[in-house]
Amino acid sequence: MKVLQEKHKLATRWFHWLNFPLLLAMIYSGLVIYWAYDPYRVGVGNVTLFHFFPDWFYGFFGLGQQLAYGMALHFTLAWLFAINGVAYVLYTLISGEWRELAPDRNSPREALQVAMHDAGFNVPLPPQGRYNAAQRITYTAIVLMGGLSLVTGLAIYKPVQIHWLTAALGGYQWARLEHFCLTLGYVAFFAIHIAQVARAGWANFRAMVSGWDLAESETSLAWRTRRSFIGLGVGAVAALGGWKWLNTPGSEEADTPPHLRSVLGFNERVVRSAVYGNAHLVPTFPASAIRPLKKNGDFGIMEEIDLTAWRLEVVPMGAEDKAAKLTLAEIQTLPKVEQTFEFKCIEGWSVVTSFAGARLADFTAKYAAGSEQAAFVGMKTPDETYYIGIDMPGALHPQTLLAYEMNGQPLTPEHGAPLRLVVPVKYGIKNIKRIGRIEYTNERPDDYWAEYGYDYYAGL
Ligand SMILES: Nc1nc2c(c(=O)[nH]1)N[C@H]1C(S)=C(S)[C@@H](COP(=O)(O)O)O[C@H]1N2
Ligand SMILES: [Mo]
Repeated sequence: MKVLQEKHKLATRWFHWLNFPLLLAMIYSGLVIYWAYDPYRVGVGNVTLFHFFPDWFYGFFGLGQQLAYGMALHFTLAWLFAINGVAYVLYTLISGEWRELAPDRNSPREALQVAMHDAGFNVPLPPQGRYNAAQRITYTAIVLMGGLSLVTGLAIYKPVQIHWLTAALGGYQWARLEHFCLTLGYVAFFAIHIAQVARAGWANFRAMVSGWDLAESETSLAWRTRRSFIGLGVGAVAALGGWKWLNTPGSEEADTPPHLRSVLGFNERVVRSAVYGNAHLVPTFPASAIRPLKKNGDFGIMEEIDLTAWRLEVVPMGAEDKAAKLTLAEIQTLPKVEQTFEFKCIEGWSVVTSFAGARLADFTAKYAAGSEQAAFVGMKTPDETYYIGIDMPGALHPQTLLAYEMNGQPLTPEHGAPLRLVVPVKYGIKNIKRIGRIEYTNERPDDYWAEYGYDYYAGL
């Protein structure tokens, strides 16, 4: 006689219908980041075999480069992914369902037997509970991998504020590689898993949705099945609605959808209240670690300027009329600080470079005393085509410099001569080259890349 039996407990169904789609959404948003720019390439030394992705790829799929959107999406979904993951693990622990999911002492041997049996060898199947050893191992491995993805992701997202974590993972570049390899692992798992589900057939799929299998009476199973599928459908519609809501466009075309933008703002508040401190220093490197820094971005520096005629306009807080015009020599009277650190561009590359100049904190104390009270510093190129805004804590960070030297040489025009900002607690976008004007203000200054949807804060 057939008996209606519970095939999958709640934890397993949760695993499939919530963790799994969220993981896919994370991979998708990661991919949106990856189809950003040139730096993602496969090559040996300086020889590039191909880029992620080649130009024809964008043309073929009609895709624009969507780095800003991809990042906003990734750092929004990461909350859902993390909260859901923690809830899932807590649930399996408290409900005791982990006992059926976690591998035990015999699992490795049993998994091998299952694999050999499936491959057609004449090996008897080991006795099994609800889940066989291979399932136990993969389910647990995926959960551990999810945790590792969060950890490596955080280490990449905030390598300065959580520098000990980044260091523990082997540094910024290693953390990036680890994060990427985990993703490859999911993709492989996903491919195998889908194939297995397809092979196992309808009854198995039905059990994965409803949790029940083998009917004593077909009607009771049919009822459970209908109810579960309706639940799944409602969930899918809700998820789709949530997705649409998150992506509601704003009025400005180039901007990131406002709801994603607010999450970036929320993330900034979390970081600034929970971990930000000007005592957190960016790791520094010996001179031997320096690698060539290529020129990246030339907005506001395309025209040649007469360096002898150049002056830095300084507007202290609330003193529009008291703007001073400084020569480079005057800035160079401030103590000179040199530091070698890993310069990080938001596109994903980083280079160890050395810069020397005056601390912006020292500069502010001398040439704009009192302006430390302002909320922001805004800077512009002389022609005002590139401009940035940074929060005061970032500006007063002891490693934030007005730099006039790079790698022991006077700054070259392409790297921002005569004076550029070096702010290691921010992505490269904030490190404005060829500063023409500095203004201390309580109103958030305009920011070139924020207008193209990038995170205004851009803190590391
Ligand atoms: N004036 C100006 N400053 C700028 C940019 C720019 O286009 N114009 N690009 C920014 C970006 S995105 C980066 S990564 C760094 C690159 O600095 P580099 O060109 O010295 O490597 O400069 C930043 N400062
Ligand atoms: Mo950049």
